Amino acid sequence: MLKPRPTATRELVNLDGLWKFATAATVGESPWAGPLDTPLEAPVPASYNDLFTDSAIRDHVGWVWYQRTVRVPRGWDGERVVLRVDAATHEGRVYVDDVLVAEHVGGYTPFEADITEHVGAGQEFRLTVGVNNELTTTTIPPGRITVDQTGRRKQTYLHDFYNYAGLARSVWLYSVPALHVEDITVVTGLDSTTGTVEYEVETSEAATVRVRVLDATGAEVCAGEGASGTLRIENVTPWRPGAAYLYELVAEIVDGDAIRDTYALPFGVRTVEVRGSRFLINGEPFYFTGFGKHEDTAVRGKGHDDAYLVHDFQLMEWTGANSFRTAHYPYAEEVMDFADRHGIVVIDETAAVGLNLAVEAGLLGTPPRPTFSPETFHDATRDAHAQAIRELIARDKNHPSVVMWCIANEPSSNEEGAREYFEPLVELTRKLDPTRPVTYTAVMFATSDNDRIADLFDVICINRYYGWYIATGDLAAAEQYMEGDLRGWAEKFGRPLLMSEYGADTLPGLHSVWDQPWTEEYQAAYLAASHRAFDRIEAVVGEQVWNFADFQTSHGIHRVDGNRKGVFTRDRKPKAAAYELQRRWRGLGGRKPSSEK
Ligand code: GCB
Repeated sequence: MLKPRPTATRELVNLDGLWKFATAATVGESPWAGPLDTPLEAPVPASYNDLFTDSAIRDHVGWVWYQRTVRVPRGWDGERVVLRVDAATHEGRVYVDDVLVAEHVGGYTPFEADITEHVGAGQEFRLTVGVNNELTTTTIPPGRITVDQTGRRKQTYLHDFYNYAGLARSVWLYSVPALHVEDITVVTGLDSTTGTVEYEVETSEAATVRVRVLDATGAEVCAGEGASGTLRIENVTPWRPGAAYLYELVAEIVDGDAIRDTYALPFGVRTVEVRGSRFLINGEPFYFTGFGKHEDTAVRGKGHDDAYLVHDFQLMEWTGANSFRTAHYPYAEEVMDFADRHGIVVIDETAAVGLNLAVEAGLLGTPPRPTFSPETFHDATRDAHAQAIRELIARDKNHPSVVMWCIANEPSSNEEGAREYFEPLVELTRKLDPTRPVTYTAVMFATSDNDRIADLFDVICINRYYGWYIATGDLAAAEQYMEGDLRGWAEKFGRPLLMSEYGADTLPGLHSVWDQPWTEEYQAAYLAASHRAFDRIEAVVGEQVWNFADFQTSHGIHRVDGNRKGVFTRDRKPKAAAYELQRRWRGLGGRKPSSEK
């Protein structure tokens, strides 16, 4: 799925700004059928939850409505007019005046509607977008809705971040010619100093296609004819972690001398491969340093913000991070583009977080229910999960920064039914993209002995909290447990292990000379102990600390104003651990640290 970009044949109008806003509780049955009767306005992009002082809005379960008027540029006569919503969390419905033009389920991937038949160039229309935040056993991520004694509907969920909702990313109107480029797929290879570019251009109907590759200065380096083929770039500059280089593939539909449509896709030439227990980028072993992140800031919730984007990348670079995981959902496309341009490596994750009823039972002290069963997560859950994988890959397949797909976070991979659930999903992922390794993250309860799915994957990502949830305050024991645990996986599976989560909640300003959980010194010492264990295991190919910054979670006695495992505070101030990471990571250049024993 192509990101809308302005070209010689396409125009793009951004619809961000203040929209009218109301929850379903305060408006009539068909709020799209006329002007939305509300005193409230909400910014797009932003989650709506933290904007208003009224807790009924923050805790609302169900539909909310956004509305604005839009004028179609008068020069768009004869063009197709497309409306694109970058994300409606978790379900969206789009109305142009009285007409429903699009419906979409899945809160972190874009959807579009061709609205040409409903609008006219130069004319104004009423655009209403409904957004539903409900999570059920057939949504990704899953959740449950209950009704309490007072008759109020309540949303519960199995993931450790706040269920922010709304239009957290941009909304666009764009024009394309009737005959246009629908999609492009680029797969690159490296053959000594030559780059190979396999491309495939999909068009709206049969057409003559021409492609050109431009380097970063705009000079043409190779060209081809036809909707698919392989191009060669001599003396190629590869895309490298920390040294990004982007080319542009310009795809044109030609008709005699006329160019009917043109689209320019940025791409990088790089390879990714798992060999034995190594992870190779461009044929060289790569060691991941970085974080599991979240899209989370005060007031905006999950609203995309370019200032935080730039600042977060600055802070990652400052600590020596070369990578991050899009925990626990696909991030805004602006983030992926930025990672491409700045050479940061990304593990790209679906929103399949919380497929694990053992964790819930552990937290609530209730008897465990089976995770995979007709009453809990089943075929319909997996269908939604498959769709989430399809949409992630369709959106992100051309990003050089994306080196691996992570199809689930901490599923109950040690339970009966896990293999039957995951095998077809791994197969689907490989079919959609045979070029990138596939992974999942293994929860604490899944050990190298009882995990039922690890062998299906190329890389095993491991989430562990020794020294926090287990061996709390005892870092000597934590280090030993960590080492033993990792050794078990390394010996049994012989493939790369990536530490995708390890971390300790920390209150900035709390200090101690002893190993005292919650202090800044403890977080730093916890990381150092974990690192000593990683360095003793050859198969560990990287470490991503949980989390980059403190973030908001649902209410609960396990969290104090959210999850405080950030190496930075929610407003991005460094805790002492940031300096510990800097000391270790800076200057590594993607190589495994030598053992500190
Ligand atoms: C995990 C989850 C993550 C949580 C984290 C924690 O294992 O993957 O979403 O936030 O632990 O801090 O407990």
